[in-house]
Amino acid sequence: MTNLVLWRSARMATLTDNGWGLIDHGAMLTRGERIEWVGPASEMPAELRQRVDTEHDLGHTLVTPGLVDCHSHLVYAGNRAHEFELRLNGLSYEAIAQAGGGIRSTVAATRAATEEALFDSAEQRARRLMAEGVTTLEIKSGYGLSLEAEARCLRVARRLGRELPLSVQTTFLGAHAVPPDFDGRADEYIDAVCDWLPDLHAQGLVDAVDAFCDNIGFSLAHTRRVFDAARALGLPIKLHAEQLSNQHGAAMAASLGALSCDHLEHLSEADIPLMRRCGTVAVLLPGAFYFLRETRLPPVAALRTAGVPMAVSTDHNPGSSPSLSLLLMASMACTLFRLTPLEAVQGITLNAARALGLHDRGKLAPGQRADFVAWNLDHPNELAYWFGHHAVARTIQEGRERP
Ligand code: DI6
Ligand code: FE
Repeated sequence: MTNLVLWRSARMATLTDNGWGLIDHGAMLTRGERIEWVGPASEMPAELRQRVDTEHDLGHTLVTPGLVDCHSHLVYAGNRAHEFELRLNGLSYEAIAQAGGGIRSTVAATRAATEEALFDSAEQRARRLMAEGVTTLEIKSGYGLSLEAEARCLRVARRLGRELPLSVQTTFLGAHAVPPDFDGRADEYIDAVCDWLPDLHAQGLVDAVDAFCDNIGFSLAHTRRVFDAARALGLPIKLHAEQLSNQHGAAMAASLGALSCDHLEHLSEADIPLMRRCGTVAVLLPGAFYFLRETRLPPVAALRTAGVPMAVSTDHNPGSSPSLSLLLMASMACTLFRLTPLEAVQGITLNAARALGLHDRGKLAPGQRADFVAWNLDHPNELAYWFGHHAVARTIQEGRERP
């Protein structure tokens, strides 16, 4: 039988009770990659205590679930610092995109890069996220925009999950932008995206399907076709919805059972009850809001009142959110979007896992994956309080301490 491992001397924030779920003088037992027991050390069942094979002293740290970054575009080549300069000289993000820059400039760089180079740069970025306690990471394609280049990017994401102590979920975002080779033929491009999907899925490269539904992205009708293709294969869907304009993409995605709708600055309150009924998670991305200097806030108070679960993510990408700090996003979710620290922390753990359709992580409870972080902090509200630095002491991934 697999070894029983004891992790003792920590304050636990289990996030199991709709609150922090704090346990002072807590202890946890793990067996293999799962949590077997968690609670106050004084209440550990004697028969389990006797069977412990290995013990780790957590040194009075604070333990939380491993962090989950549920929305990233990690695999790409080059950067867009030049466009940042153009924006500061007066051009808008939309104008740059319409002039062939924006996503298309990253597509050109990504198509020209080798798989090895894409892996190397994505690995460095993944390690930055991991250093802050991220144990699960979603990675989208969307900078290849041809069957071959999308497959290459998704293979890179899969390889990151195999070679790093990190759980990776892949998302096919072929409907991110119309590539230059389909200029003015968005409809035909969507046909192509729908054709590629079964092939990519057969290669085991796709865990979910996403689209960018917006005035500079794809229409509601285009998005619907992509979703129908995904659903025909039994793949979960999610959507970049209502980021720069209101297309009512969130309502359409929710009605089809989407896992999440992401961005949502222009979400209309009338569409919120449907998200709640369909169990769709609202993924808030304060990095893109900040970096694009948006002024319209997502309807956080209405989402909260309706009981829509809210997640928070980096949206790491070279155009609108070149950040590699999920904790900074938690801080910004509080300062910019007015989430409470508890909501922000639930947003990078529990609700982020839910946004990925994963119910085996995001909280500390028996049967959950043994993914957790020990922090040099006293209280979990500090995760959203400090910004620009972090206090990770140790990260345990599937029961094993990361080197
Ligand atoms: N919304 C975003 O913020 C990113 N993609 C999307 O659909 C931006 C992607 C980029 O500018 O490269
Ligand atoms: Fe995004």
